[in-house]
Amino acid sequence: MKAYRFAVGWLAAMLPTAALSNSDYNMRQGVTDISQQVYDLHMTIFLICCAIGVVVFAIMFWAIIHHRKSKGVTPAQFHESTKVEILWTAIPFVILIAMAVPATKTLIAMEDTSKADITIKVTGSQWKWHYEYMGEGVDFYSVMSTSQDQISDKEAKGENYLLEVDKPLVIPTGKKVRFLMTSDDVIHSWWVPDFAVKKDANPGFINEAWTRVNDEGIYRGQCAELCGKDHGFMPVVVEAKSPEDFDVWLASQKSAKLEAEQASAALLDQTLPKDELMAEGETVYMAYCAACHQPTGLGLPGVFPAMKGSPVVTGPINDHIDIILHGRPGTAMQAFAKQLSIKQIAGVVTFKRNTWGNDTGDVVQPSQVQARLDAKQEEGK
Ligand code: HEC
Ligand SMILES: [Cu+2]
Repeated sequence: MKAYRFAVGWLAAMLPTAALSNSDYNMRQGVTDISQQVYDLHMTIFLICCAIGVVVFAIMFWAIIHHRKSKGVTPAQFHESTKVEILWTAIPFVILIAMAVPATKTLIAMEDTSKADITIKVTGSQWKWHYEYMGEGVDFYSVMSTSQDQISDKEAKGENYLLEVDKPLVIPTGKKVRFLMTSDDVIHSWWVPDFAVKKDANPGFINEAWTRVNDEGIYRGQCAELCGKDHGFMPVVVEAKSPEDFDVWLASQKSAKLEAEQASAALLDQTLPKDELMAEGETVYMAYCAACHQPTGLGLPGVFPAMKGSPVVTGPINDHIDIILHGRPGTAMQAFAKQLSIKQIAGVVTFKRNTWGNDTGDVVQPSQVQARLDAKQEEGK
């Protein structure tokens, strides 16, 4: 009876999987009905596989032990048995159909983006996410906020190391949120495990996904498609708020945008002090430029040019402003005109012209940046 004991032991070893349902070893159940469905589907298929495993191995070991040569057993001869062949075709066929039915149901539910309450365009961009609330006039970039010091071990790593951003995506609970995914450069993938949403963001294409989050909270994910050097540094953070809080938040975003526009307009007649621009510029540089041009300003030879001693950085101011505003098409140097305010660009230009031994002494004002934007617009006319 050894074979039976072995089979029972094996089954017992498998049983704790039920207890593992909410552990680090299993898939997470998430916070949406779909993520729960995906989890249930995963457990169903897993248990079917286990049951098949138990049955097949039990028969196999029983046969090996009971029909072993030392017992003097003569092997059965049933070549080309139609009965057996029909059975071993029909049984797996039935099992596969039984698996395909719930899998297809879940997949169709995941793909159904119709009747959404709100639509958000998600754009991957080396190496940050851009969120646009369609029809609301609200959009912003979401950039990783983990400090360089934590990354290089000069500082203890925080609780949400590499999974924190300056501005999370905010969505309302209980509402169907549709996502339109695309990319500015290479293929990224927007992934929040708690929502069971993982969708490629492809340049030139729009993919769709959706979620309806039941509970308020902060949910974290990452880019899930190898997208270059800082692929591991473009986390996704989503904050689900009650619909009332969400409306308050959305209204505050709209008024903040208006204020920023007014503040930018007001800046045009002002002359900002150099130290204010330097401080602003350093913050901008570390958040938006250091990933490529490096905190040291030395770049990565052959890939990202150094800012220290660069002929552009120490050359004519207008050319320097232009490359930041409009990027250099066809290279990883992207256009920052839409991402950064004129004050931020004035700051980063001033900062780079007076750091790492660059000592041009130039102070660039927001009005100069605006003048370059206007010049570009004139050109386009
Ligand atoms: C994704 C990587 C990346 C980021 C982020 C980035 N750059 Fe660049 N940058 C490049 C590349 C690549 C080039 C070289 C382009 C070329 O081949 O002409 C470049 C070129 C430049 C140049 C011209 C330097 C020279 O000597 O030709 C300046 C100035 C510059 N970047 C400033 C910035 C500033 C300011 C920021 C942040 C606001 C920034 N870059 C962010 C990749 C990047
Ligand atoms: Cu990415």
